[in-house]
Amino acid sequence: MPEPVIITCAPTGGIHTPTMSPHLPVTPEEIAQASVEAAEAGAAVIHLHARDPQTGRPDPRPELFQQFLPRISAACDAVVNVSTGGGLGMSREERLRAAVATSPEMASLNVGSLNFGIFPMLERYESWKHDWEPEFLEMTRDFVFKNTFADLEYIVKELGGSHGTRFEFECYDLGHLYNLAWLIDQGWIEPPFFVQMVFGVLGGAGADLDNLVHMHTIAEKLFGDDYEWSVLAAGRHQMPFATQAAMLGGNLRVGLEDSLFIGPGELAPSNAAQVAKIRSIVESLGRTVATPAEARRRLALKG
Ligand code: KMH
Ligand code: ZN
Repeated sequence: MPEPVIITCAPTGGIHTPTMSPHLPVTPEEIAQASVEAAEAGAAVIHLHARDPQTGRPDPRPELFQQFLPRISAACDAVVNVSTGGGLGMSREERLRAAVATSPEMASLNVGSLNFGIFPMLERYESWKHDWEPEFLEMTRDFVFKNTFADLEYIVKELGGSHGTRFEFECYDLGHLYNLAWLIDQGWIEPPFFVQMVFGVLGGAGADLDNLVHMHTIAEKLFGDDYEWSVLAAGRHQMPFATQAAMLGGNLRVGLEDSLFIGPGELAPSNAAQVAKIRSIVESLGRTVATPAEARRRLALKG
């Protein structure tokens, strides 16, 4: 019998822009409220980015994170996961600022570089033009999401060391699993490893069930009993892939960072609505949902 499903919710991210959905949380108040509601709906982990409250653009300032992290922790016991992915064009130091300043239980770590193709999504929406300058589209075509071996070493040593932060290892393709195995071989990280497999980002593995099955097969070979696996898929693939993960015994992530929708053509009214939807699917499959305490135990978080 598989263990309870650890649901992660990523309420805002750094990719979707405010005019794409009125439900995207942007201000610290909105991000805190969305996170607490998602936790109440069943999310054990909340994956967080901050945004400039005026423009809605991704913003690395720790003082913004410090406006919502304490509110979330005061209102619920969900695991707080601070992104080190940040937003387009941020330097490695900017991407790490918030996690270094707040020493979270968990931080994301993107386990390899890739062309991160945001532009097809921008071309579909048009409304991004209200949120960014026209040059933004061209910038996204030329964007490499840089996560070199030097970056990986720096992040695991910086955050995993004295901060005691553990990681959501985001793997967008097969090679990223081998990058994670390399990190393990260096002796820089300890199990259990929380592997977040990402599908449907242009530049990474496509949202094809064969890719999920193969990545899972290889992850089993590389990490055996030393890991927990989770799945997220971008856009319309979000719910189907989260469902597949639950069917195959894995964990899953939802949230407006990964998709603004809750069904075909239907904007999600909130992050909590997405969590509630996947929770009901999970339970209808005969699985249960992990509490934050269970997630902390299974992922060996500092609590
Ligand atoms: N938006 C996800 C596909 C991060 O924050 O570290 C990637 C992500 C990166 O979650
Ligand atoms: Zn993120």
